[in-house]
Amino acid sequence: MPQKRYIDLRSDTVTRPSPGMRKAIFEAEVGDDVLGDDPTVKRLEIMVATLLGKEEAVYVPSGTMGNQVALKSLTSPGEEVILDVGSHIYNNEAGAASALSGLQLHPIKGERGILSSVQILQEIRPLNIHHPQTALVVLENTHNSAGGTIYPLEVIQDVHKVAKEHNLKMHLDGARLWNASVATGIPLKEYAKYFDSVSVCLSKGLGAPIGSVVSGNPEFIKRARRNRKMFGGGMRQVGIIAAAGIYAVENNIERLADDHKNAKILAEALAKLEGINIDMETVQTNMVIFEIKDEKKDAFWLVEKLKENDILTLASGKKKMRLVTHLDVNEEDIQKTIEVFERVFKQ
Ligand code: TLP
Repeated sequence: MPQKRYIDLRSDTVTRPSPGMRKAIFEAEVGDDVLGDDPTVKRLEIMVATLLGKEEAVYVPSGTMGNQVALKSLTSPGEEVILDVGSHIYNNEAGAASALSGLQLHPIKGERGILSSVQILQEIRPLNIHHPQTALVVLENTHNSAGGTIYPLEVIQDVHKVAKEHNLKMHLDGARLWNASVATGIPLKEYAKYFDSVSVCLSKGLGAPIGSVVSGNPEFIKRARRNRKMFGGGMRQVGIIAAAGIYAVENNIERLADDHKNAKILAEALAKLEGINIDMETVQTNMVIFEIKDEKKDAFWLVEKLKENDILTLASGKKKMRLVTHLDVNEEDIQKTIEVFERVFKQ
């Protein structure tokens, strides 16, 4: 039986492999990647490392593992990591940084998710035996919980300057770095060059079913491979899914511009509704975050109403929602979503 079709705006992680991607999966050459002889994985790693301007890369099952492998490979237990209070690593990785790497996270509130060098400078611990040692700065680009906001390159450059002056490493959670690059026209490697490690996801807007890639220099990647194994992420004939990643990189980067356009259309229409409050400044890529102003309505009510109309969404708080556009949502779906919102908010 064919699956029922919903307009699924819960996340860009919901994308399903296209026929072309499935063909690539079917035809993939494979080997044992833990033994280092899966040719498709190697191709994907080289491809992503090259795009990011890094020497090497390692394929991991998820964005969470990508971040956690990077954190462990760049730090020692007891050290401190500066990051935004709304970051994925701080809120959505099940406490892994402290559980798996013995790290203390030091969150700071950025402006729409963006941390400035001045803020970071203020939070770097002075050398003193009482303090945990600040070791790493993590940035997230685009910033998920802020609504897909983009780090201005000048801010990254300033943060990098401060980090290097204080001997700190830099990691980029670039789950959606592709979106930032397509939206600004700034090449991926221009963003990546300020970081010791960069993690990018293939399974979000690029539409692969699984997989992320962590990149950096050879010494970092050697540690990352060992830590990936320790975290249980060493995979065998994984060329079968790496092929989907290659297909995603070759075919689905440029088209992210369509998702950005759809998010803008949706946001502009929702902003006109009485009961909704949107900070349009946050609508920079493929997300629309908004609050429900209407006292009698809340996000859980809205999720149900939308579902009755075959639109899937998630509440990110009692009054807060995030809608995400992606390759399985077209402009017609966006128009239908707008109509449903208009109807539901008139009730
Ligand atoms: N984000 C998911 C949820 O976990 C919230 C989503 O639906 O957006 N970094 C960033 C910035 C992310 O947004 C995510 C996933 C990850 C890392 C983790 O990726 P996975 O889910 O592959 O572990």
